[in-house]
Amino acid sequence: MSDYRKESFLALLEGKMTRKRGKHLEDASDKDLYYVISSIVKDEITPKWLKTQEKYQENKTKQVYYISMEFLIGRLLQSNLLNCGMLDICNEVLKDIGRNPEEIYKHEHDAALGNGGLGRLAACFLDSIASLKYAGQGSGIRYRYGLFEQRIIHGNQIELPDYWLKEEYPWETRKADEAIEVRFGGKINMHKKLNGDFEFSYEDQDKVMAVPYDVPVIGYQNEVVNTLRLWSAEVTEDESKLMSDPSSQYYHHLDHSHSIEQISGFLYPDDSSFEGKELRLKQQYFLVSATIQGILKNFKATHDISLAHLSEKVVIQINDTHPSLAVPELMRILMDDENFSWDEAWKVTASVIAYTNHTTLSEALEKWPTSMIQKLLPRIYMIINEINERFCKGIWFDHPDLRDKIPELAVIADDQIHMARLAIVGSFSVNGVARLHTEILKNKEMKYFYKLYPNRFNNKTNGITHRRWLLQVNPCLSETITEAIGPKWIQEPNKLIGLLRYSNDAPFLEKVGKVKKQNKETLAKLILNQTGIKVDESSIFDVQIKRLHEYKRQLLNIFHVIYLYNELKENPSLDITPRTFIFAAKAAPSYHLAKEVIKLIHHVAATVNYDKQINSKLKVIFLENYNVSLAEKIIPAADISEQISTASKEASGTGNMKMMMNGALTLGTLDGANIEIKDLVGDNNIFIFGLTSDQVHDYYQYGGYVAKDIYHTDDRVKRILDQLNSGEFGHQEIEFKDIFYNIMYHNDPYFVLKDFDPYIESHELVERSYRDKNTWQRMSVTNIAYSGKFSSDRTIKEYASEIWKL
Ligand code: F58
Repeated sequence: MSDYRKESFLALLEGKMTRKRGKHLEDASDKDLYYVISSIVKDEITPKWLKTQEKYQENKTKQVYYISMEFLIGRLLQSNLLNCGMLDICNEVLKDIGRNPEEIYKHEHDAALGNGGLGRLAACFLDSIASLKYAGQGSGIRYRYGLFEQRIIHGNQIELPDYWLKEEYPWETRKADEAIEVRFGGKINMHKKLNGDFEFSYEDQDKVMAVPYDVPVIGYQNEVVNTLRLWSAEVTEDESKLMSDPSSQYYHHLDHSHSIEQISGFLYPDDSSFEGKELRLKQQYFLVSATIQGILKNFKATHDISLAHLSEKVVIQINDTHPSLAVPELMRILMDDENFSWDEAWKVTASVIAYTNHTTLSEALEKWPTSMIQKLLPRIYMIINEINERFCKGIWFDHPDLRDKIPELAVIADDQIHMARLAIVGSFSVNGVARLHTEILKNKEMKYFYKLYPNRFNNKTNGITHRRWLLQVNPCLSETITEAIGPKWIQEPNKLIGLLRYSNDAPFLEKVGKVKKQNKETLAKLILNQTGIKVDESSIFDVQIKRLHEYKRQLLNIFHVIYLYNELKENPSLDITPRTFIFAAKAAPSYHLAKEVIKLIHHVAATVNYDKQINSKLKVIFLENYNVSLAEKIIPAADISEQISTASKEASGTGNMKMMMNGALTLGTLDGANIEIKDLVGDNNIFIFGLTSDQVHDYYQYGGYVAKDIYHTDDRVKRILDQLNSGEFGHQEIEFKDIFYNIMYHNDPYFVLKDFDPYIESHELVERSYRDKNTWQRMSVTNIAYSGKFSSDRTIKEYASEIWKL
């Protein structure tokens, strides 16, 4: 923790401003202040960073490496100040000199090196690992372009490139001397050694330099600074020499260097479907090879024991299957460079790697064509082949009951490499991210693997860092909580449970209600600024913010809005509690139906928001360019948290946890972590509706659901679906035929119509409950009280003790 006082912080600010930016404080722009404050933080933490790393070396501490293609870290200045213990001083000093801290923090580009839940989870985990003083590193890619920026024009999503490195990124340090060579392609030579074993050598490979950029990960006021290492792809020195040699083929090398740099060029923007592009495969191998080589180098430099003992000092958690080439890559290095036999190498590999699954959606499962891997990574292909052969033989001989399941289990089948199967076979732990999700893995999606390896499967319900998602984003609520139960909850979020004692305490409930009101006012201002629409601050803020996907069912939400609109048109004096429906969502650029839903939301908004007849009662807001920073503004102001995925489809969800922690009530299906929220808060403090996961599963398996029947029997539904094509929303020429067809002729694959009626009923209950302010606030406080379980500190402690053995 830093021991700055206001005077010394101000002096530092003044000194640095003149030295770094050549300005007096009075003349400094917000951006100058952003850079100078970042540099103060960096100075503050650099000695601690070095010390933390030295200590890990000296004490030969076991390290966890969290490899992920995505780290959705968002802005760092405010959370770094918070974790350093400097946030309050900094805010006070800025206010003293007449500056608005928010305006300054805004100058940091929101680092969007991730798509959604999976990437944000990785960022929350790093915060918890450091805050709990575990020795851990994140390893990812320094994409030059992050997730696209979203603009909406006439309801259509337009994607703009996110060149986030345009200006200096103050948190990163380039470590050119720790660059690592990664090789692709080439020819493999096999030689038989005297003892009969084979030896492999490589020829004509394409070489790429992986240059690390380190970003500090600051523990919460505990002196620990861990590292997020982001790899950037660059040409090797040889290549750049050739480029400056006038006799060489300049354009050939230029072209080649461009294709190398493309490896860390951009983040793939798909959040739930697999795109089998060669460049993506290159990215995955690039990340994995650089990371594993780095790990082994560090191990050798730190320990004087053989690599056979790797698992005593290293554990590698792979975030979904994207880094699952870690399995053959570790095998390759151990065998080809370190002379391990297959069995020795396998023993090490399968005791070091642990795999987290984040989805059961079949379209998201990674399957690479064998030909692609064979061409790009010939040696890796040979190893995967051998893993597969040995694995299938093992089943044949040791598990005759599963012989007929070999086609469903084999790592290579139908000329494809099944990455989830590779990850399961090559790891010692496979975990799902919420209880239901893990049960689905064990009993359905991966049931034969579960039969083979019952002890390998385990559940680790997701979590979120309460430091960012409560302490930082909702300072007034945090203060109110601390006034009631003291500050211990900050270190031990489970202590939030102490709030239960206040769930009937009128003055406390009133305070919490007041904070929510303020947060809603702040959000209302942002909405007015961004959209020009004035919303009623006393209306129910009903929030659905997440990537746009059919299974997340933003469509069901907007159907409910249309239903309410229709009711009000019919009876304008209908006594309903005013509602503000808030959406924010990016659709994958090639996901047509998702983009149609965005368009529908916009056109419904355009109709509803300007209809004088019902105007005061309904508002529909779509905030563009959803990202971490926008989430930070919306979440503290939410009354209702919409978590309405088709049961079984949302592995966990983490937005549900963030909103619960900020006092919103969940309106949701029995899916993902909603179930665990419900189990904690009880049926009276949550609004649950809709099909269960088993029912959904049974419909898929045995049929029995006919969407058209609902269309023909439920007038409300018929009216809405017909309105999609009547030009009522949007101009005459705008129709939503594809949405209509998908429901009517593809039989509503996500059960929107089936869950419509119970969803409406649930909303009616929400409305009745909201009318009783006291009850609502009690429910809200009960949710906050139980939310401690969803701190990622709890999740990380479970990973650390049950998987990582740190
Ligand atoms: C999400 N997955 C799950 N994938 O959908 C969500 O339920 C869960 O809470 C979260 O992981 C954390 O466990 C997810 O975000 C991706 O974005 C992938 C990116 C790369 C391509 C495939 C999807």
